[in-house]
This record gives sequence, C-alpha cells and structure tokens, in this order.
Amino acid sequence: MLTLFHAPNSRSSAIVTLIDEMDIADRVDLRVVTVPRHDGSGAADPANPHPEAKVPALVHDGQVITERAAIILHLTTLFPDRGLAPRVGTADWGRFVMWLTWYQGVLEPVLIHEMAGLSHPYLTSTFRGSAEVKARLRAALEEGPWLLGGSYSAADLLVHSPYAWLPDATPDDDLIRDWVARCMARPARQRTLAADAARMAA
Ligand SMILES: N[C@@H](CCC(=O)N[C@@H](CS)C(=O)NCC(=O)O)C(=O)O
Repeated sequence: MLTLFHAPNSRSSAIVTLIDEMDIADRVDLRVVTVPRHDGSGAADPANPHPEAKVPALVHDGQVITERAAIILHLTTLFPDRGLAPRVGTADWGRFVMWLTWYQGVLEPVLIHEMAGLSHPYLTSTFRGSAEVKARLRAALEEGPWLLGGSYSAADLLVHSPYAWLPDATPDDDLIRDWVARCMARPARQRTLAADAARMAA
C-alpha cells in the first residue's frame, strides 16, 4: 500500500527517521534507489517514480507523493495515533502545518540562496533572510523545548534537518544549537544514520 523510495544520506533520510519514530516500518515498503550526487557519483534511477527522479517519493495505492512536508503530513494523518503530530484540525495542528510549509517555502530557499551567494530585493521581500529565520526559531524555542512546545514532533524532525547536514549554517544561538543537538541525538535518527552508512557501503 505504501512504498518509500529512498537514497541513503539524502533528504529522504528524514522520512526514514519519521517512519522509525512512528514505528510504522512494517507498513511501508522501503526501496533504495540511486540519485546523482554532488561529487559526480550516482545517477537517476529508472526504478524511481519521482517525476524528477529525486527522493523522497512515497507511493500510496499507485499515487506518487513528493516533497517532504507533504509526505510527513500524509503519514502523520494516516497514522494519527503515533505521537508525531497534533490532532488534525486543532490549533496546534495548524501550527504544525505552518512549520512544515515554512520549512519548504522559506527556510530551505533562504539557506540555498545564502549557499549560492544570491541576493536580490525580490528574494528578500519574498523569503526574508537568515536573521528572520533565526528570530522565528528562537521565539518558538524560548517557549519550547520543541517547536510546538512540550512535545517533539515531525516539525522538529524536518526543520532541524538542514542544520544536521550543514552545521556551519546553524544560527549562532545556543538555544537553537541545543535544539538541533537534541534532534540529532534521537535514537531513531542514529538508527537511520547507521542503516544509511551500511547501505552506502553495500
Ligand atoms: N523539495 C524536495 C527536494 C528533493 C531533493 O532535492 N532531493 C535530492 C536528495 S538530497 C535529490 O533527489 N537530488 C537528486 C537530483 O537532484 O537529481 C523535498 O523536500 O522533498
């Protein structure tokens, strides 16, 4: 019914961790595919149903779902009792959806623009920049200890993820660094790292 297409050490690793956090590995068929890597290794995999041959891609009853925020929303809605998201329709769920879409629509573009050395008034007016990202995260974590308050959720899993890959991009703020470290230390993420290392070595 559910199949996840995953490439080790990539954006799809967050979805593998989510599946572990939710304890639904027996409900999702995990297929490992290749993708082109920045070092020139890898290649698009004909077995990957993603329209751009990227990962992750989740296939549910033949329908292809891409974009991590969408996959997270879909899985946490399909399995609402697994504790990774607030109850659908509550105000907290609205904030949960806000963090996921803010990640895809703001945080990741801001990071990519910075890494690419891009700056333009259109980019700033649309996305703002790293100072505003830092302020948003800090304001939430001051209430904390997690983005939604007292409980870890899939919003923490997604939003912290670029800082786990790019520690130098982490905002210079102890509250944010401590939250990233707590997200990274979770046993499910450690298991994904170990499994991905084994897949890379295979
Ligand atoms: N917006 C997508 C981005 C997916 C993405 O860029 N995935 C990378 C893996 S880190 C990929 O598949 N790259 C291979 C390629 O560009 O061909 C998401 O968040 O799911």
